[in-house]
Amino acid sequence: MRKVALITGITGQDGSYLAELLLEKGYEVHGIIRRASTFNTKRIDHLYQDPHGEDVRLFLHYGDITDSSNLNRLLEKIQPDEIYNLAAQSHVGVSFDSPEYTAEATGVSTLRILDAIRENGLKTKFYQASTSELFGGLPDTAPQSEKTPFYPKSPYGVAKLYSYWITVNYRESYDIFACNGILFNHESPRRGETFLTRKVTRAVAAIHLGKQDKLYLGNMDAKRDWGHAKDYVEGMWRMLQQDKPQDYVLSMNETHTVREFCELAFAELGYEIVWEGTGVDEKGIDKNTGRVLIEVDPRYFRPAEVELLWGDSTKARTELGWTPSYSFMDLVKEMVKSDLEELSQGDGYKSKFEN
Ligand code: NDP
Ligand code: GDR
Repeated sequence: MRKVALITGITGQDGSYLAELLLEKGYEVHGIIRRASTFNTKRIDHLYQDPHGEDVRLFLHYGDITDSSNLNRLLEKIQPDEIYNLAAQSHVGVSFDSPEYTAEATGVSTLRILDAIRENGLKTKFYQASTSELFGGLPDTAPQSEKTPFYPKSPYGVAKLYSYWITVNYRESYDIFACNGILFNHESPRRGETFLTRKVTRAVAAIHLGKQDKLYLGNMDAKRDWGHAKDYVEGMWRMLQQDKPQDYVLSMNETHTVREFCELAFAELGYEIVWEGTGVDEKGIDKNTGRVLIEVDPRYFRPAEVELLWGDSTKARTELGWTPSYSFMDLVKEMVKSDLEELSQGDGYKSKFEN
């Protein structure tokens, strides 16, 4: 019997890689997409199958994770073997601007799905996209593992904390096979353009092609444990193939500053960045020409910040046999190369309203 999976957030970075992986494994894949005034399926367009054709295995349904009746109907109809709950308002900075919506979409919606599983009496396995943003507020806790205490520092982190615990609670209360994947930052050429890594690699390409003057960033000192999204979706799938539901950290077990990411990305196209000044006056300068390529703009500072994320994924590596195939440097190289190709072809879409 073919397995059936439902992915919320299928149009996002992780959803697109996960859909690819599950289709390769022979699954029937269902995804929830939001109605938008412009197309939002760019990341999964290459997976499109004509619904009138034969052996169709990818199905998209309109819906929204803030709409319980919609979720209930979809679960009743699809009766999935596995649900991957990836949909969320996923931008930490934006969560300070829209805290209440973030609480709904990133927090309470997890309850909506778990309760739809319970109400429909399904034997569905459930994956919750938990995050390293649950950590970070307590000093001297790195590297962070499943045993590290939580201390979120943003409305996004607090909403994800609710999702984490409601997942544990439904597992314990109703015997639902529910897992939290506590994933550290993972990136790719499909990363949203307003997250740090993608913002940097797009700017490197655009500056190189003469399409952008300089790059404005916020906190240069933040440290993150960055891996490749393709590796991380493999880990999500492995969690749901275990005999017992458990929570796992996925991370590269190394950490790098924002400054270091910038240096490596610019170096890919031959720029050697030297730094001058500190705090809001910090500048990244091309050593050979003296041109200022990076400036700090305080509008990108967050009201509260997670300064250090550095994971310890020993449990996943040991129990799931999960090993990342991309190194941090592979990731930087792939992202710069991809953005250079994309921006070299015509204009490449670039919004003026970056954050
Ligand atoms: P993205 O922002 O790329 O994708 C988010 C997805 O959620 C999109 O498909 C988006 O749809 C959808 N979505 C947002 N709000 C709603 C809603 N109200 N109803 C239905 N769908 C909605 O995130 P990622 O792929 O990077 O991350 C996937 C999940 O993993 C998220 O929950 C994120 O918080 C979490 N996470 C991510 C990490 C990372 O480093 N990438 C690390 C740890 C956790 P649309 O395309 O229409 O906007
Ligand atoms: P993060 O990712 O907040 O870790 O959340 P992001 O790439 O947004 O920020 C990483 C770090 O870079 C600093 N920074 C900037 N960030 C952005 N976006 N734009 C800037 O201009 C900029 N300048 C400096 C940030 O302050 C931060 O310290 C991501 C999301 O995918 C979450 O959904 C996920 O849960 C976590 O990773 C793990």
